[in-house]
Amino acid sequence: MFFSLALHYEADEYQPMSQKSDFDPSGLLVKNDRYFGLPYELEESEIVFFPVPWDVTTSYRAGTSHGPQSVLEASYQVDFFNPDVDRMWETKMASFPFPENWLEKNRALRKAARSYLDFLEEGGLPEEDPAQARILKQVNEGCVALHEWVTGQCRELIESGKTVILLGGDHSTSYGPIRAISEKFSREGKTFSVLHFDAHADLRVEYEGFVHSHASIMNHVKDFKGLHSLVQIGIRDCSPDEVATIREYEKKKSGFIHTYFDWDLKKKAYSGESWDKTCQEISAKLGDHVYISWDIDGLDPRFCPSTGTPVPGGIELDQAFHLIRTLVSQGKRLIGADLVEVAPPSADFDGSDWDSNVGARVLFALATLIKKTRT
Ligand SMILES: [Mn+2]
Repeated sequence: MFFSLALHYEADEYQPMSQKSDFDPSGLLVKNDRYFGLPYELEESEIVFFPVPWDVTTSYRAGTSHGPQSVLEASYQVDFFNPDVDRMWETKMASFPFPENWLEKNRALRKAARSYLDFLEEGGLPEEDPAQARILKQVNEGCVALHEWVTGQCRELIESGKTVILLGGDHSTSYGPIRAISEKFSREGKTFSVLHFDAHADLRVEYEGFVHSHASIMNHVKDFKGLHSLVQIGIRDCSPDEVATIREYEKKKSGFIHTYFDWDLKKKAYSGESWDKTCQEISAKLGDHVYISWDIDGLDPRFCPSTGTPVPGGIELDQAFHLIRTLVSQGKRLIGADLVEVAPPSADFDGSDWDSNVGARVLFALATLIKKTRT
């Protein structure tokens, strides 16, 4: 059973949190394996943090499969006061159980994918080597299985009225939540937009033979049913083919792509346009229902030095927050989000770090702004 917050507040006998549990929003947080040390159960929650430790196809640097765990560690340090939502800690935000089995599958498949990539880099052709072709098939099937599982879980969570914030993992992990939303919205005859922060356009048809590469997530999304628009922010490292796709989709009436390349945003800023004005323009490209897909590398890399494919340039964290606040103030509804490609500095991660500290704050801000549009 799922109780709305409206009901919660209407009750005269309002129960302060301290009477419900030992949770103290101003005190030291207990490391309880839940994001931000919050006390809420999945069943009662309205917002769900969904960790997906998956980075099978990342090409440059591994580690984003440790993102969910490292952000969890960092999340215990985040303080709860938030200017956007009063008493945000009372919002029932729960953590989906950590999928240990998928982390194990990730480890095995990543090893296979790595050996296949080494083969490619040495000039090998999979069509001439059945063993390598088998490895590629196995990796692709493993990725499909992961995405089917995530989609199914998201479908159930969304159907029960919860808003999902997925925590990757590489960018391919955004597939499940966006597909589940696409299914729901197209079934109801409604449309949604995707606001996409990234240094990369992620519009490759496939990458290195991987059908579900982190570099092709938006190629899948652009064809999802019910998509009103895909609006990309901060893109600054993309292939000529990807730009050709953008140009082709720019003029469509629905399911269109609008890309704010980093150089265009910088040009506006350097010629004196306020970020607020730019945000109004971006907002106009989005429909009433907005999903946020946030690759941490869309930000200036000083916020994410350990991410898999850092690129100089990018936007400030506060610019991203201001943009989302602009959408919210214009009455757009945030229907879900993901934060991907957060990685600790080493693959042997065993503690918190700067990237994850930033990630935890992004996660809390996303939850807060989502909450603001739920009530
Ligand atoms: Mn990226």
